Amino acid sequence: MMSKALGNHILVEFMNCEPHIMNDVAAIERDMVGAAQKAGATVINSTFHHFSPYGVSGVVVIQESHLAIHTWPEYGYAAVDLFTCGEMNAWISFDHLKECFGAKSYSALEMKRGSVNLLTRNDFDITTMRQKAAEWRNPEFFTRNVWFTDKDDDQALSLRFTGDVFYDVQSPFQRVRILESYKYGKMLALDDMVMTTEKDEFHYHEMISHPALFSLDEPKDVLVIGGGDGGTVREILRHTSVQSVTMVEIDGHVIEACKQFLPNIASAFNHPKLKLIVDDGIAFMKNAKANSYDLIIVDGSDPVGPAEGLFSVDFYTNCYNALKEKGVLVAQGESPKFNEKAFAELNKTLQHIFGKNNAPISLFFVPTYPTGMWSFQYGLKGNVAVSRLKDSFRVAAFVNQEGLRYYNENIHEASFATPNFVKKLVE
Ligand code: SPD
Repeated sequence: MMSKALGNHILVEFMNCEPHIMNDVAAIERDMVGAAQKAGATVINSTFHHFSPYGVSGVVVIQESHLAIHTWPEYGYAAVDLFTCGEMNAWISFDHLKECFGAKSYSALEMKRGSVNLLTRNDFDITTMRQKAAEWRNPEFFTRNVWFTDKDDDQALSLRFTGDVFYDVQSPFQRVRILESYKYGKMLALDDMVMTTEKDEFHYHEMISHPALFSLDEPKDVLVIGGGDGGTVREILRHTSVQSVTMVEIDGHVIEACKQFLPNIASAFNHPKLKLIVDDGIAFMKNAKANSYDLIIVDGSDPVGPAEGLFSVDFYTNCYNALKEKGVLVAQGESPKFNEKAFAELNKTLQHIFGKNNAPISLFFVPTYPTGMWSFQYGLKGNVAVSRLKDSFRVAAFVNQEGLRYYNENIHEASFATPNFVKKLVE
């Protein structure tokens, strides 16, 4: 006969589950909390992390103990612990999760925890504590901790988000999502990487555009490859000398998602000077007319998936040819602290095409990218100097008039100062 125990622990193997669900931190949090509530538990707190490129881990702390999960989407597998005490029937949670995850096979091992006949009760008095707990317990309210993590094997940046998902589409190129973070507002994520957030987007978009535009005398024709959220074209179009901006974005879903949910970033898509093309930027550059643009900006994502070709010699050679005799190329240059290899290789490519002394680096700070330290890398064609401003008064007046929040005349020059470890990386 089984002796009385303090807790009941069911160790569950869910197999052949829906891989997309196994990688969806918001859905798993909802299902785990639902599993607890359905079995009559009182939820105290939930903490869930998503790991890039894939996998979710999380715990729902309940008055009656906890439910925990770790998933491996690539195996369609979830390891689940249902630890309960009291009258709660954890098999109700089991049935709920089996259904939510679409588990085609499963096994479970049930064990009793804290066998009472092996324990000695002491005189620790918990009566008053129980009373207090009953006073603050509110089944309608619990703390949610759902975390989005942008990481490689050794470093990560995590943002806590509300769990609300405004847009989630698997496009032909990538998974496009708009989520809401507590600290930085709504954010665009592509394939589990943070692209931009409402509250720090200006760091990136002001720095990708204004330093280059102020280094050219009268920039007229600008080309943007990528930049589907619209922040880069919004900044370029502040410059009245600019007559035409062509933007080539491969993924129409990114544009749609940002128009709907990040309207302050995607605010310039109807500007009369903008020509928006939804197509492959790499193919566009192959056929671009020589000597056409004063400025080319490559506002791409990281060098995996659709943006991989944006880091190649062929692509930048085509950019070089499409620039006017005096022209500037600016490329999203990755981080010298997070992805040193991609950072250094891009600079090598630019030095090779534009010349050793014509590939300067501008560093700036983005709180929501891993390590925070990020770069734009330049290719200078003809006689252009970017690191020294010719007319800092003009810049100061522009900054003031436009109400810029990151870029100014001092930041311009300071951003081209290169720390020694970065110099070493690109030697
Ligand atoms: N890891 C983030 C790399 C930045 C990619 N581009 C962001 C797009 C903002 N317009």
